[in-house]
Amino acid sequence: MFSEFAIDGQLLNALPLLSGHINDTYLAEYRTAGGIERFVHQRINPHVFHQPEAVMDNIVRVTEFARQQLLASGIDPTRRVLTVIPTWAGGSFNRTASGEVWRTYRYIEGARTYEVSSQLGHLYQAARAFGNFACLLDALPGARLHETIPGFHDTPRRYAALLQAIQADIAGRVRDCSAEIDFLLERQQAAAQGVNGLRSGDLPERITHNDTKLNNVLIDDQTGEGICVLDLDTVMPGSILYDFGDLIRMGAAAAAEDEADLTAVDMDMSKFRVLAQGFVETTRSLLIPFEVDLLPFAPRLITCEQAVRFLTDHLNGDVYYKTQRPAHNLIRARNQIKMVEAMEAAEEAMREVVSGVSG
Ligand code: GN1
Ligand code: MG
Repeated sequence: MFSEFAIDGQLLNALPLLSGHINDTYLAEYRTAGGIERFVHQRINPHVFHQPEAVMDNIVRVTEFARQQLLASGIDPTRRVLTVIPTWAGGSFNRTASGEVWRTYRYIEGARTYEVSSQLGHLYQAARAFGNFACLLDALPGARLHETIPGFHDTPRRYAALLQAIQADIAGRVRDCSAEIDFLLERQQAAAQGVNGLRSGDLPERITHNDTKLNNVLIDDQTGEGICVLDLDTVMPGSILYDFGDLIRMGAAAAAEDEADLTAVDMDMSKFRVLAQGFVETTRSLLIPFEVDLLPFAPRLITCEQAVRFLTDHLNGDVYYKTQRPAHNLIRARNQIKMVEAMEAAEEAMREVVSGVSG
């Protein structure tokens, strides 16, 4: 299968990389004329991405554009943007006889991602990388990007899916989740504000990354700089609030997304400060006042939506997210609910920070 990709070398080994809830990823070593080279082979999850060609079409456009922009500014793009390795036939992905869809990227050496980091410098760098990415894509020419997952941040639709899961109760889990369900339903109206803003035109539609987690930015081992934004599967039209909200959801959390000890789950305002600073500094010329106004609200919007998604998957019997332990999705949902509470309590403090850095 891997031999379909245009790599002039001999495959030595391929090890699974375990991060990510959706795709299957392998880091492969090849012996080439130039020495040992590494590549990332990834199987795109067909249950999540129904149109892999649309995903790859977006990714090729975005990475090619980024590469040109970097070159035009005299910057070497090799380690700053993902390189899609084509198939020998010239395609951006390979569909196997059994219908699996694989793609390949060049592995970027000398940099790594962090799942959770207490180093404020990493967070600041990640925020800048996502902010710069949004600015870069603001100039992307051509047709609107594909919606790789239709309604991805359509929060009312996420709520509708939750209500459907409650109704069906296919795994018999609803009776143990009434507190979580009540909590989320109370916030149904507030959480519709992003979609409503886009529909009314009050919020501009932009190209957004839609998975702005710390672990989707490569941090250079030597310089500590956030050099490359990863995981471009959900790059598509959306609101910048989604990207800022998701950045804070995990980046400003005191604990991991699936920490079961809820006493450890909280907002860390020192993390929030550097994230807001990095993001606002890099997007200042892009954002309109209404977007800046909603930045302190965005984290709870997106975290509430994430809780809805985890709880829905728990009620549906764990069919979407990969799980590693029993009730993993419920643990994640509870964790996110605790984060929503923390964000509600911290909203004024967040507003002060945002007005400080955007002033
Ligand atoms: C999924 O696979 P990963 O970890 O990059 C999900 C995101 C969620 C995230 C929660 C396509 O991303 O939307 O926010 O899990 N991606 C998709 O950690 O659903
Ligand atoms: Mg992702």
